[in-house]
Amino acid sequence: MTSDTFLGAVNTRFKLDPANARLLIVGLGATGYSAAQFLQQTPIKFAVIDSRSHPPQIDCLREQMPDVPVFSGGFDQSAFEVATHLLVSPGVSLNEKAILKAMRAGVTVISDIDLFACATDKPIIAITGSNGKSTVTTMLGEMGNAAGLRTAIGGNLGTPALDLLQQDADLYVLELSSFQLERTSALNAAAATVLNLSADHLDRHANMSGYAQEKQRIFRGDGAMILNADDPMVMAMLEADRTHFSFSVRRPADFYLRRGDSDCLMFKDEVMMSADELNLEGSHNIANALASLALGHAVGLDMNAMCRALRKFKGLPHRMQKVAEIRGVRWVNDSKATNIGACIAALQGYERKVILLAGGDGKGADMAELQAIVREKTKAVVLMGKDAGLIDRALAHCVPTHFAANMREAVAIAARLAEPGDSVLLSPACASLDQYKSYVDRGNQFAQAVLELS
Ligand code: UMA
Ligand code: ADP
Repeated sequence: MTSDTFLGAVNTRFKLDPANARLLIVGLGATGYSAAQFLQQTPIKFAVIDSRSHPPQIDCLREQMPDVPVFSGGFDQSAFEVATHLLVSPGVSLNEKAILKAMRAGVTVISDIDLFACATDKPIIAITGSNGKSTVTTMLGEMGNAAGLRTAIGGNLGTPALDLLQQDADLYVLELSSFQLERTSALNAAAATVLNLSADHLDRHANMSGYAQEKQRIFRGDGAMILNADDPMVMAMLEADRTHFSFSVRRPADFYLRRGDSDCLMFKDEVMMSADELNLEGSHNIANALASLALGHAVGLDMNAMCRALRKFKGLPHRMQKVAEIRGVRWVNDSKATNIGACIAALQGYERKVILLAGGDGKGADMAELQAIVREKTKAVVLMGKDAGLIDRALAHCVPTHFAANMREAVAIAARLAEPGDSVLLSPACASLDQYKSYVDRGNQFAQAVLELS
């Protein structure tokens, strides 16, 4: 796409005309820096602001773009007053005083995803949901490549969307968080999905319906809608006059799991592949495979190529990853389960009794939602982190609970409780940042402590 086409698109969609626009990038993390690098190649004038005194990318920005004004250590109102447009990073709440004031004064808020959508005419597949986004995004990347398209994947997954443009791909697959979506209006994806909805990030969204509304923004435009027939809140988003495909692991749908002697992934009446051919744990991963097939089909990917990619897909680390089998006990790392929905999905997959390791920052979710599944599937719960007490109050009358100060202690307690035939599952239902650098750090510490047992 030419620079003129891009400038025409941002002018039409956001009245962003380089002759008089002043754009302020709010946040200088991965998103803010990618936006600065992209805008540097256009005639649009911009500055950058970050509330942190030394934001992550400030040194790179100063070195590579010495002329770009940078404000750090707070949201100085005067920087907002000269702006006509704000590009707000996902980690910054739109309820920040300076942002609210600017919005009231008529300043337009956009996202890096908006700029990305204006900068490419290639198809975009967009994926959101409370759980499974990274898995489905990665599956689709492999499916696209297997079908012979140069396919670039990113967004919330890690690589900021604007950085993907350097790959000059034929197909872009974006994982999008509710924070990215709430400030995006120009996406118009060729195919989009909300995989599922369960409580998450209620510390930043007013309530569940506010969270669902942000997710629904992924369908803005006229592309194909891919909907989870097993999730009523998602099905309620259906716009019947649009191209749409449903997927289900419970009932016949456009893409569904047919149960029988051998379970099969179906597209209408046609068998796509046997469920046994997937190298993944849990029925939630079958749902992810069906959603991926539906999304790929909606943009015209070849079914055989997609099934080939699925057969090879081994899953992502820290999601239902087997760490070891020691003296008959199976140890599984699901550290990426940072909300209740993921923890419930993990436990649902078990036939045998589980010792669950949970806790961390519950982000305002109601831990009582875990009661039924914990009663059914676990024999004990080992709790740690900021909200351990809160979870204990929700679960203590269902199952014996234990407290651990750190991961090593949690693993030691679980090892004492576990008998041959049991599983020990780290699926915390909480974010990790109160005790660990990230969910990766938490999962690695778990694996390390488990391996030390043997
Ligand atoms: N921050 C400030 N002041 C600022 C700007 C940011 O304190 O002025 C803080 C934020 O509160 C946050 C951190 O800095 O704690 C990072 O914020 P950011 O907006 O600069 O984040 P980026 O580095 O741009 O990374 C973002 C996504 N991060 C968030 O949404 C918090 C990354 O998703 C994403 O990979 C990246 O853009 C590229 O698209 C990460 C994430 O944790 C993986 N996402 C959340 C999740 O998956 O649950 C939503
Ligand atoms: P996200 O990017 O949405 O966080 P991931 O693919 O990284 O999703 O998986 C996050 C957690 O959710 C993991 O614990 C994983 O086992 C679980 N999970 C994956 N897919 C689903 C699904 N479809 N439904 C519920 N939980 C899921």
